[in-house]
Amino acid sequence: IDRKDAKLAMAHLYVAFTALALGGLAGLLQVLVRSGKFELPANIGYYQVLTTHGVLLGLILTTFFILGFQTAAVSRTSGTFSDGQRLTGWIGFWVMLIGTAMSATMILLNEASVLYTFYAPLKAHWIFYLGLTFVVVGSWVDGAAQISKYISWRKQNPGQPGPLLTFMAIINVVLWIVATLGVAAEVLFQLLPWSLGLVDRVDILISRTLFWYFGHPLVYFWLLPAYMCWYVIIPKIIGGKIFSDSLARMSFILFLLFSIPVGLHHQLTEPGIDAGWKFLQVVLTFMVVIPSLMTAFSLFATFETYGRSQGAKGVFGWIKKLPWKDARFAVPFIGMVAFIPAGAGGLINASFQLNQVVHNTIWVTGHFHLTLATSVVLTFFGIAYWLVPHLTGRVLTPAMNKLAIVQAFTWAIGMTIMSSAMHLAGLFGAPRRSSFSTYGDAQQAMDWIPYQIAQAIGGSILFLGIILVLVIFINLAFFAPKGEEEFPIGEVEENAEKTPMILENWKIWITLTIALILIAYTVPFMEMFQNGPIGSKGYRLW
Ligand code: HAS
Repeated sequence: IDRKDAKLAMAHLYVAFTALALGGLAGLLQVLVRSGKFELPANIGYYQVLTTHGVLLGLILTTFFILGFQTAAVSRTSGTFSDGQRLTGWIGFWVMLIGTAMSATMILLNEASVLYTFYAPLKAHWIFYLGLTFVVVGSWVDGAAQISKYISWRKQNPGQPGPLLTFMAIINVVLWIVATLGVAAEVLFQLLPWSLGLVDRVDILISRTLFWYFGHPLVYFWLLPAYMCWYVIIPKIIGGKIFSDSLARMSFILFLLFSIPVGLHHQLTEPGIDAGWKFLQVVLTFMVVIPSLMTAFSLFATFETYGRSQGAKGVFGWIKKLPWKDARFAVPFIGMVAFIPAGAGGLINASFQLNQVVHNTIWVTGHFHLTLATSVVLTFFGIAYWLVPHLTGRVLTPAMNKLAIVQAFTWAIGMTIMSSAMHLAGLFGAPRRSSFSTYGDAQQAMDWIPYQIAQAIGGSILFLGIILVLVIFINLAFFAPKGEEEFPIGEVEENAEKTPMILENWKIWITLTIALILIAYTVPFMEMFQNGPIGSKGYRLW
């Protein structure tokens, strides 16, 4: 892509990988503390470290990586940004960076140990909330640059569907904008006035509900760039074709429709919300599983079609034909495999009654270390291994390619140990978000200890994986030999059907998105306003 666009994309990646280094260190401290064998120095709090870990990895690494990758993807597939579009991107980037610095400073000063979910009743310094507002507003501006490029492409190419990768990036930006409206409302109308002392109290139920209105689509905002790689980039790397352009677009549209009206599945144990509305959102949650199943189908089809074209025989013969020694394929592939148990865990979480067993246990932490911290993050690493040299005018050398595969295996081993231990301990009732305690030497708590030690072992191996990825990143950004690394983009199978233009009819999809949100949330919010705000039914916490 154009050098100037490359610089913009790269700026995002520098921040993302710095967040990985610091957030990863905080993660190592977490698992060590929970093993019971290590204590933090007296002036550092457990929740301070946990907040650093969650905010830096869950919010900062992801948002910067995604917007940087999408900038590059839109520029690659729809053409170089105009000066105005690029300037918009830079403004968004700087606003996000200033916001990050503000929030991070408050966390380091122990003025914002409110976890990455930061809803009430935990209260932070107002600078923390203002910083987050900057991050969100900056991300809108950054996303607007991508939307503007897409609009100019469509003007120049009337009647044609936008390039697949650009279309996917724009779906993700729209999903992000609609989702962040919830958290923006929470911060502007509740958390900021409350932390500034302008109001004495805020309604916790509303705060949590607004957060989860945002918090669930947030996880699909993380997932969709990984799916962009799986649908569009992987087929090219293996030498095959995209199974179906229309199926890929449809699955992204289904994410836009169904990822937002499902936030209540994080609140299934929350008092104050009628069970009927929770049930509706559980049903909608199972709808949002469909595009992931479509993705699994499409990936298997891509791999099998390619394998057979290379003469593969038998049911699984195609597996042998895949390019296992190419890190650009092998690293995201490990992420795909992890997504099978990760997704199954999600289905368990979403099953109304089963949620009672796992909610607020460390099972949930195990779930998102498989989904986000393995499937998504390993795919992001797999992308970085060709994207960084592409952007910096260097190449991924065979030595770095090998190291990248070692890195991914280190990650997979560490995560298998850590996440399995988390899932199991969770089933035995071990709580999430709590420091080490034997709860007065209660037998149940003593039974968790071996799993906590396993978590520390897995987490330490993972930290080694972080060091390796940072070594590779620095090499690819500054030291790898100069040259040209490909930005791989797959082509669609010759016999695929033409993409119907209705898939690009934003009026229909955005209207349906809004309608589903209104159906799922209007009455629950009305009831919250009617019943509240001062605990009239006795269940409202302050
Ligand atoms: Fe989740 C909690 C339900 C997906 C992240 N989730 C969380 C939290 C996070 C998170 C961060 O219903 C904790 C929030 C907190 O701090 O409290 N989740 C789901 C469901 C899905 C799901 C139904 N989650 C994700 C993804 C995440 C993520 C993706 C991040 C990226 N989750 C929940 C629920 C909770 C929850 C409840 C609340 C729990 C509680 O009580 O607090 C689904 O989207 C999953 C669908 C996925 C599949 C898998 C498809 C498989 C594919 C791979 C194919 C592989 C191939 C290669 C082709 C159905 C696409 C294989 C080749 C071979 C040769 C084998």
